[in-house]
Order: sequence, then structure tokens, then C-alpha cells
Amino acid sequence: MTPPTAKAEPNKRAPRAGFVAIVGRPNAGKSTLLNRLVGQKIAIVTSKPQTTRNRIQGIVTQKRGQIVFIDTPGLHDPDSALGRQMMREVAAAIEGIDLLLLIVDASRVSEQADSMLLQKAQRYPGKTILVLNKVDAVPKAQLLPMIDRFSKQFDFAAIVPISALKGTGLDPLIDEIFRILPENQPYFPEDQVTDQPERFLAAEIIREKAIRALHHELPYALAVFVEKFEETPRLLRIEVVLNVERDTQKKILIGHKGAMLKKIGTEARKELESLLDTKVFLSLFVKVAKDWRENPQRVRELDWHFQLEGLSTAQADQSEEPPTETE
Ligand SMILES: Nc1nc2c(ncn2[C@@H]2O[C@H](COP(=O)(O)OP(=O)(O)OP(=O)(O)O)[C@@H](O)[C@H]2O)c(=O)[nH]1
Ligand SMILES: [Mg+2]
Repeated sequence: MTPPTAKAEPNKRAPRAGFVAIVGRPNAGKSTLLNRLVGQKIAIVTSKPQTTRNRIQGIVTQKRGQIVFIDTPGLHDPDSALGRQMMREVAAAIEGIDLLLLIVDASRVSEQADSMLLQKAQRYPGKTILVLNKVDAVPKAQLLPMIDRFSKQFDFAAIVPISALKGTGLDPLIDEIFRILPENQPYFPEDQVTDQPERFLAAEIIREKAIRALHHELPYALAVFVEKFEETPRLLRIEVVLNVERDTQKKILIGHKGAMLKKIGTEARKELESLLDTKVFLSLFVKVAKDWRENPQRVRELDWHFQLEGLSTAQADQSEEPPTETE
């Protein structure tokens, strides 16, 4: 007699796994979606466009397999070395993926903006899913005609309306993705949610608080570097340098009697303490790096993948040094 468990065997599917890039215009809600899918904050979100500067992976593991999402900077016509670097990040993110996720802000569709996206879909040889985000802000009557219009413009594998903010429509989206991904073993351990080390998340959280507190050009002229990230059993000590492009910006960032910098530091520290579940001691320094956005070398240094390489080289050098005498 066959044991009852053998009956379930034919239904058992091989796991699926693959890489899925999230691509769209600035402010479409890519990072909000990534955080929602992963179930925790790994990418910063602000109401200002061009927040994300580097690609970040967010990993979703379920019984049926693993999806490695890649958040990317918003698509735009670059007018600086920084902008060009951001667009190279998008290109790098698309390389070798299994599925392209194009995301549109459905509350602000515009022919010109969408054509840039459709071009991406046309150039990508694999399958593309179109995600219509922010449907919480779209009158219901507009949704079906919008889906109809997009389906005529390109042969999408699926068009899925969602609200990344409210968390609606995400299960159907995940279902569609798993339907397309190839059979594969998971790429990452099941408890890993991102490839971005905490050191760089810390820099990003500080940048998020600063972008939210600042206006006009300043959010775009800001770069955040972690100089020291020291974990002790009781405390995480983080020293950070905030770069701006001019003295006038430095003044605004520091604020009257240091009030602005203090506010940014306090907000960032509180969030980091809760995210990393430890007490944090945060020191912020402001430095002027004149016109850094036009300097390809400085722009490259901004990329955490590049900084990580530097850190591991430094560590290797250190371990090769002969032991020094201590006093
Ligand atoms: N109403 C509404 N707002 C949303 C939704 N998703 C994101 N937002 C808001 O849209 C703004 C931009 O969100 P982000 O996730 O930073 O957008 P992004 O595409 O990552 O932007 P960049 O990194 O600048 O390219 C934020 O204010 C979000 O709160 C949504 O589903 N509904
Ligand atoms: Mg983003």
C-alpha cells in the first residue's frame, strides 16, 4: 500500500528563483514597493524625486521560491556626473535579470514620461510586468481605460494595479512574478533581506531625514559618508560626514545654533536605534565639497558597492601588517 504522503508528491513543484529589477520614473514609488515587499525598511523614501542613487537588492523568500528585487534610481535625462552615474546604475541593475518590473505613478500618467519607460521595455529582451502604482489616489473609473491603453502600447506579461503605500495588490503581483521566474534554487539564505550592509543603510537614513527637512536644491547637493561604524556590546558609534556643495548650503544644513543638524541627527538616531535594535551614538560633521556632483571620482565614491570594496581592501591590508608594539 502506498503511504498517504506519496499522494502529495506529484504536486510538489521545484522552487523558482530569480532577479527582478524595479524600474520607473523618479518618485513612482519604487523604494516604497521594495520596502513593502521585503517587509522592512531597506530603502529610503521621500516625497522629492531622485532620492535613490544606487541599486539595492531586497530579497523575498517564500515556500515556492525566492525573488531578488533590485530597486533603482528613477529614470531621467541626466544633466550632471551624478545623474549619469545614476542612469548607469539602472543599466547595471537590468543586466542579467530574469524579469523587468516597470512601475508607473498611475495618479500622474503622462505620455512623454511613459514613452521613456516603454522604450526600456522595448529594448529589454525578456518579459516585462507593468505595475500601476498609487491606485489609492486614482478614481476607480479611470483605472480600466488606463490598463486598456497600456496593454495596447506594449505586450506586457501582466499589468498589475497596486498601492505600495497601502499594501494592496501585492499578492497578485508576487503570483505573477513567480509564474514567470525560472526553476532555480534560492540565491540567498532565507533570512537575508538585503545586500546593503547596515553601515550604508545608516548613511541613507541620515540622508532621508536631511532630504525631508531641507528644501530647494539642498537635498540634491547632499552626500552622506559614514567614516566610522563601531559596534561595541552596549552601543553603536557612528561618525558621519555630510557633504554639501557650497558654504551657504553648509550654513542652512547646520541651522541657527546647530538646530537643523541636531533635528536631523535626532530623527536619524531614533530610527536607527529601532531598526538596528541597539543604542546609537551619532556624530554628524558638515563639509563643503565644491560642485561634487560634477566630479566623476567623488560621484563614484558615493556608491556603497565601491566603498565596500575599499573597506575590504583596507581590512586585508591591515591583517597583513606586522603586529605593532603597544604602550
Ligand atoms: N498615494 C500614494 N503614494 C505613494 C505610493 N507609493 C509611494 N508613494 C509616495 O510617493 C513618494 C515617492 O516614493 P519613493 O518610494 O521614494 O519613490 P521612488 O520611485 O523610489 O523615487 P526615486 O528614488 O526618487 O526614484 C513618497 O512620498 C511615497 O510615500 C502609493 O501607493 N500611493
Ligand atoms: Mg527610490
